[in-house]
Amino acid sequence: MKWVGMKWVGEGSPREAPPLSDPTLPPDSAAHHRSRPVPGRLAQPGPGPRTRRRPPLTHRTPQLRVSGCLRSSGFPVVSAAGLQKPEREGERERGRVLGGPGVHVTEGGAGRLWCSHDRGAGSRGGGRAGAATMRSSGQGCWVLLISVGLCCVHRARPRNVLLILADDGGFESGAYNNSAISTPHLDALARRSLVFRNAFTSVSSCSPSRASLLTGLPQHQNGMYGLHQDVHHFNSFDRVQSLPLLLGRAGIHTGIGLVLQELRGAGVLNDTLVIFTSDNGIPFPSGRTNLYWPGTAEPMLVSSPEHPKRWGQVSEAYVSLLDLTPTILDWFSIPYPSYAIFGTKTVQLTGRSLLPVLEAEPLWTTVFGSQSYHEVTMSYPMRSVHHQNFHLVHNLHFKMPFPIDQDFYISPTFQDLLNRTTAGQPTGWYKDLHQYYYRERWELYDRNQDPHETHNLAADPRYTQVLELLQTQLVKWQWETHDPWVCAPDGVLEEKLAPQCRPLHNEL
Ligand SMILES: [Ca+2]
Repeated sequence: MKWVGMKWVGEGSPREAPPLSDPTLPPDSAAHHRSRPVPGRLAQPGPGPRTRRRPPLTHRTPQLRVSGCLRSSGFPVVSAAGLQKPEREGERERGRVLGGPGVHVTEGGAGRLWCSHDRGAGSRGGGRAGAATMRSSGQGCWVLLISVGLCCVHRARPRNVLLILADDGGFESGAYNNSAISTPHLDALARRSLVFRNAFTSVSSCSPSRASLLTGLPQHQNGMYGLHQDVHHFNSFDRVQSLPLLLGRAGIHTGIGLVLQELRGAGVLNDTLVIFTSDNGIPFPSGRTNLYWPGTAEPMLVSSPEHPKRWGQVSEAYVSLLDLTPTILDWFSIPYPSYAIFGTKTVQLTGRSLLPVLEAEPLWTTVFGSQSYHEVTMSYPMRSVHHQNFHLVHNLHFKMPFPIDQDFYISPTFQDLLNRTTAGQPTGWYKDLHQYYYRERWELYDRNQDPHETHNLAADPRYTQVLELLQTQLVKWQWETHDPWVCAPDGVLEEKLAPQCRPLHNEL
């Protein structure tokens, strides 16, 4: 059987990422204490910083096979470093994709740091070969390692960043209270990290997510609208100034870096900012390629040796993968340049450095999402905003059936849903295929009341105020990030005279 997506092959049962109200979370978690909002009213910002010790873990040894986006991730993730040189000269060309001439990039490889059964998944090989080996080994870990070893020439001691990106990873770790899987290394990292419970990718697709992470710009602004590889062939715009380009310009070298144990052995761990997260949600229904919570919620650990104050604590701040570029620039004290990708429209980062959060809990309650494609056939633009417990999704092509990608189609989960549906049998799913394919233009959910996002409140007059507030926030962000879709689907962006939306009178 060919597996696509993730499958447990050991003990335990498959488990999707826990919602905030997951009963496995300890009763002192903020989700249990968050005041229930009056319908139509926004809740007050969550509680401040708190320290929570995670319960002891029951370590069993299930094995997890990963495929899916790994082989089709296409978009390079940074490998960097002044520490080792990239293995493949051919990757230099792909640096241009990020807008960084001469920047060395690779898809990364499986890291031995996190994998007790990672034989054959060499971290030095990187790229597709590494991915294929990991897939075929059957012992694969679920982490795709991206390392960014960075050395700053402006300081007495070098500063480094290690960025570890799981491919299609979810919350399968002890740090997020999953006791069915053994992740001792991640748990150890969590003990010296701030653990984010409300971290999101801005786009639920592999190459676009990586491009967004490494530019700090949403997909509609950096140009990586869909997958990079094969016939999909999406690329970021030539003039995008990516993180590797900015780091290289500052004299910071990028290349294949070292994993944690090696950093410790080299005596540079205490000079290294370590970030662990995932590129997109788990490859299950409502997951990858969707802007629903399972498609965008990500684990995120940020460990700074210079910010031990909140090690082991949990942050409720709403943060985004769009925050990682400003975080890494902040770590190296590099300002973001003033420039335009097109015309005179100056690029502004809408993400924020996470370093201050390592000192004190902020009242950050809003993150945005933007998706246009996955595969080239999957034009289904969506924009979204999380604001506190409310989540708004704008489906621009809501008259179309939601598109399905090839990997997801052949997954046992989706095949089972198809077979049971066509046979008229119950699926046990909380949705049906018709609901999944055909979506309302606006979807508004209260995740406090409805963690599975099944009860659309957009047409409920009690939530009109909330709907309008989130719509206003969303369109403001779209203008700020120069979204070409900002006027769709009932208007057209007309920029010949002055940028404005012109009505189409298309009955929407
Ligand atoms: Ca992925």
